[in-house]
Amino acid sequence: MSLNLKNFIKQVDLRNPNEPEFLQAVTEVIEDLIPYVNEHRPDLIDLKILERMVEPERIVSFRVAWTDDQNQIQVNRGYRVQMNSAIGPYKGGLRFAPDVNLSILKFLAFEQVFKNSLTSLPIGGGKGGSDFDPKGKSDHEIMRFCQSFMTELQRHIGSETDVPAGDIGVGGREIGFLFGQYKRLQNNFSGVLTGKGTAWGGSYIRPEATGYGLLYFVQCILDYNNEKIEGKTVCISGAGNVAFYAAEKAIQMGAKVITLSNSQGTIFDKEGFSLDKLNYLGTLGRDLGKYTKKYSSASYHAKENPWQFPCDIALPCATQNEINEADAKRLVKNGCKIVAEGANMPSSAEAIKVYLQAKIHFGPGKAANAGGVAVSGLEMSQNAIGQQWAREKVDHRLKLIMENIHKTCVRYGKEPNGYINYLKGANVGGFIKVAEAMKAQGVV
Ligand code: NDP
Ligand code: 2IT
Repeated sequence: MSLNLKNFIKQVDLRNPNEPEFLQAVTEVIEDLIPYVNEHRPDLIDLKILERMVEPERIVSFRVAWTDDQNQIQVNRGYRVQMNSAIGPYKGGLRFAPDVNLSILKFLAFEQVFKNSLTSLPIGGGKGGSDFDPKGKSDHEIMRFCQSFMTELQRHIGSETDVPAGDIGVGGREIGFLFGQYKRLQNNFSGVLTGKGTAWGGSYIRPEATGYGLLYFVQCILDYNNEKIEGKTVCISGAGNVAFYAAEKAIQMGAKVITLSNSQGTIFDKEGFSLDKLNYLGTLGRDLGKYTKKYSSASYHAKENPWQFPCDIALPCATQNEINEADAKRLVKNGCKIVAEGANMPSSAEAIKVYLQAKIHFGPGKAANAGGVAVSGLEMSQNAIGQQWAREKVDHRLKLIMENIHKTCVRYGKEPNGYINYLKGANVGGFIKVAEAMKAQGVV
């Protein structure tokens, strides 16, 4: 007996109607895994390992009621998708954004399972969040929302059960409010969240980890091809946590970073950002256009994304499906040789086909942005043994983890002509450990 790709995807579609992002993420993985399982691991077919992997172990959905600064009651919806705990406690971020729904959280939780496995740390996969929009809210509103959200979530998480962290709209401030409420309700100070402040159980380098790790991964791709990063032109999208630290590391490594962006538009500096310019940009909030008043080498492009600007390396660091087929074609036509994803699933399925056909180097998010969750895993280890490691130690371990992920991608993704299909490598490399663990743990 062998698995049939079309039937499998059809079943997933039927069982999860109206969940396009989840179906997209599953398809992206299953297209590599079904041929692999049929050829190399037929033992996993009757065990229904793949059928089980696309079914979340548990989903909780809950009401989050809170009071705004005008004393009006607001109602949002909170979620936690506990996708797979075969190799460790559920682990993954919380996203607060108005478009959050189950399709998006299930896609993120599904990706997280493979990503976390690739880090080689013992962490399962999960994701959560709310359709709460943090934009324009006061600190007190954010705090009241976080407290209400955690009042329900606390029943479902724990340092050895499920350990959330940040994602879009959730950074150090929100993790602080969430942690304070968890501790108050549980009377327990433990590593139940990662991304904490370094004064209260957080790890050094966690804020930087996703962006830095992305650049360490890009460095591995370049090393593998005997190329150097110095002088390479880089386009980055986003202007949040991942984008900012990706830009910082790229500049430090000698690259020329020419764009950053947000949901309103793109800032393009033809001379490239220096660290000073980047820090200035960081003070402008969401008003990136203001930068042009200080630096005449820059132009602001309202409602446009960065992919029109010629670059050697593209680093999408904003959100899912931010590069469509036309963007991908434009990048390739303009000479882009590497696309490495800081965001989760920023490239549409059609865009990925363009990269693979053009044989450019494509580092998918589950490999290239795994540095964030990897340092979260290191934060869990530090919490468990009551230690705080030095910056240099965490940074060194992050680098080793990214190098290891690159090796795994090469091992499982190398094609006969020498081209590295990183997507296939990450899918298969992430899958094997989870599948072995599920096989060993019986039918659960
Ligand atoms: P932040 O909230 O810090 O920043 C998000 C950035 O992306 C903002 O500049 C935001 O612009 C922009 N953005 C968000 N949605 C859109 C959209 N629909 N269109 C255009 N721009 C948008 O989030 P992070 O930097 O933490 O996350 C960015 C990506 O990285 C996400 O895909 C996340 O899942 C992924 N990721 C994050 C990790 C982490 O450790 N934080 C780890 C691994 C992956 P605006 O302010 O205008 O909305
Ligand atoms: O997508 C991701 O990997 C994250 N948002 C980070 C998850 C984590 O647990 O640190």
